[in-house]
Amino acid sequence: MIDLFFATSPNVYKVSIALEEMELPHRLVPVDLSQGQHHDPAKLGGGVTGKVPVIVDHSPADGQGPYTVVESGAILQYLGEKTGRFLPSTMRQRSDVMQWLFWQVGGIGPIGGQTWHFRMFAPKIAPHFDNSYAMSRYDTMFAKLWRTMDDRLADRAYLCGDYSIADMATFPWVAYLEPQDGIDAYPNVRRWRDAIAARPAVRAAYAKGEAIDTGYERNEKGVSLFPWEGLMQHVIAT
Ligand SMILES: N[C@@H](CCC(=O)N[C@@H](CS)C(=O)NCC(=O)O)C(=O)O
Repeated sequence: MIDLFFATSPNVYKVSIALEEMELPHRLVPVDLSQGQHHDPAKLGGGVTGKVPVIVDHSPADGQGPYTVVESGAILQYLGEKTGRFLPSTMRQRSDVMQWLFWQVGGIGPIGGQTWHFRMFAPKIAPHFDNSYAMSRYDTMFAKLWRTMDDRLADRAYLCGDYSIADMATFPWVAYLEPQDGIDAYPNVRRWRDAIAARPAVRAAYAKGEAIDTGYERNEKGVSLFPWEGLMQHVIAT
């Protein structure tokens, strides 16, 4: 059994997708980020980075008792090695997957997060600041990452040929946020996104996640602050 310390966010959905795809028995343990629960390692399975996702594997391969893993990229690699699935064993193919996994965790994830922040939150949180430079910088960087991805997908179905943990890492970010010029400017990404959204394991991951209210995405009046659930549903429903 694996516990996934869970909030409805793109970084966490990467892992719930992997757990579903790899058919690993797991439980989602809600973490209410709005209450700061992620700052308490006791509420995070012993995770000390103050971030979700975190997993605790109660049956690790070494048989030496529960094992805690933090950082979404490291978790995906751990699960790929545990199961031998979605992470190739040959040198070049494996390195390809790791390159694109790192591209996600160091690129489209954090840049997507900042793009979202400056587009959606900064104007509300700090309306007295001129955020136009930051907004323009992150929009440009985000679109460049999408262009890289569209080029990469021009002659392959998935980022590294076969569907892999690199695709699982990238999908949640592409599903909830598009560049300013819209997804039609990136037809290969659209095809890739639609193919992944149709996978039963991906649908199961979102259905289970959205049945859990972690409080993260709602303000004190119960109003949704983070519309990624709705956007994901849109992607998955189409
Ligand atoms: N590099 C980390 C980033 C994880 C991350 O930023 N998680 C967010 C939710 S998507 C979080 O826990 N935010 C809470 C905070 O930073 O206070 C990973 O890939 O796992």
